[in-house]
Amino acid sequence: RRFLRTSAATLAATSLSHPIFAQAGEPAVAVSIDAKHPIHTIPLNFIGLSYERQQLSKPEVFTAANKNLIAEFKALSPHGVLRLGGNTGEFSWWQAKPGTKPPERPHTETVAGEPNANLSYVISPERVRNLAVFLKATGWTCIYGLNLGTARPEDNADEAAFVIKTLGDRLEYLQVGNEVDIFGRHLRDSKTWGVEAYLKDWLTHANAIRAKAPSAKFGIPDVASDVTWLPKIAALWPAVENKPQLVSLSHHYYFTGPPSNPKATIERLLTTDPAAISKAKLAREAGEALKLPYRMTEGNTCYRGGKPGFSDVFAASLWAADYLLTLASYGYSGVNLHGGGGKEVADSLGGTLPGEELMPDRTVPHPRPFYTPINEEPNGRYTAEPVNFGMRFAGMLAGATLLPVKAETGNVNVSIYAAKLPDGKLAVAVINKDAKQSITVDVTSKGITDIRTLTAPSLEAHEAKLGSEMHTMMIRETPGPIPVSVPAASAKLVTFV
Ligand code: BDP
Repeated sequence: RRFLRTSAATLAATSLSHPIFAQAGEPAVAVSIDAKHPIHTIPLNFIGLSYERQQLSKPEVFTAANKNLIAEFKALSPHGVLRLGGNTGEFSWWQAKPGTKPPERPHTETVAGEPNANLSYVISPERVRNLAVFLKATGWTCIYGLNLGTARPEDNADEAAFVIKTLGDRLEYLQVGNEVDIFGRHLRDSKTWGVEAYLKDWLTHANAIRAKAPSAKFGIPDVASDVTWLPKIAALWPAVENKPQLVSLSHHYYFTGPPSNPKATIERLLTTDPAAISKAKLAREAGEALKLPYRMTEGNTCYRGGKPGFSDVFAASLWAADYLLTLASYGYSGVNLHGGGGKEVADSLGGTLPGEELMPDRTVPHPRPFYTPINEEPNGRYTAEPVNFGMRFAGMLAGATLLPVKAETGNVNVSIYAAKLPDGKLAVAVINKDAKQSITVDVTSKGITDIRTLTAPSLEAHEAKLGSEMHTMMIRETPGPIPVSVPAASAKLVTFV
């Protein structure tokens, strides 16, 4: 190969010490990229986290003083979106003034995976003020979730008005209700609950909020798993009179759960989940029908707190990179992976189901939910978990425009994405989820300007590293196939001239 290069010495050193180029005997695939038919520009605020309202109720989490958490948010994304909600949201209440008593709450049963019905989390104006300062310090915005399950419309209206005033342009929009498709399990009468009953309920709250805060914007329905609710809502929405301002659709997604589910294996996690794709198609259909963005606002590898050795290892990193870019290629406006720290979050998951006995006992102090992208250690420090590095990998394409890719990858378990970067360069992300086989991808170009790598010692490793393989510009006179080797269980983001 003949390259013109900016620095001969660096290039020689780089190509000798790193397997950038094809390795003997490795399957090679030609990647063809259709630059004429752009799919979708990934918004700059594509990357997001989802935290419980329980975390908002804690005085020490979202504050200006929590420098380590602020640093972790910024390291994950310069313009991320923090979504607040989760099942603890339905067990929280707005304390407008110190000393105000909680409103009487309708009786609910404690069911597995949901907070103990006796728990109650207090959200006060001070928490919201601190949240505003925290968001400003991170450069992030917020999707603010309110309680539909057990709150009174007038209290939501009070809280929403205060949130809108206090967060200002740091507020993306409000959500009212978390995982409303499963309200029939414990929060509503399962015999009468469904999309229409939900819409009626939601409108009561949204209209009470608008009456106090006319500028209120909303995202709905934030379903747990039944994404058919989105097209159903799209069909019902035109007939809604005097509509609240709807700015986004949303749903959740957990690859599997609970942790005892036999599907919770690394091997399964790294194969494409047909349910993720069919949900993405439904969300896109509804988004297109209503001409609204759609976002995956809460999800992760395994609900009910995640599974050790599955949710907190490098496999989850490759999963996150691939899942996020899959959703980007279906036109999603963003993805919020769920997490947060501390024993309380783990406790808020409630009782275990029969068959879950094998899982760690949640009555003993737990450092965290196992899937969290940012871990809160018992000593109060925050650290980035493997899943976080997969998010960062996908986040490198925020602002880029995805392009259709064709590649015959045979029996190698690999995902390939291509995108035009804002500076006009072409980037190709290769996520090699194969535990054993490395692969060479051939991209026709004049040269490479940058290679980022996502690696770890193994799929089971409790670590992940986002590195850089080469900084040297290599340019050839005419475009030709440039082979790039991507080892088993690793990912590369290659930028071409
Ligand atoms: C989701 C809930 C979230 C939980 C999570 C889990 O919205 O609050 O923490 O499940 O079970 O359904 O891990």
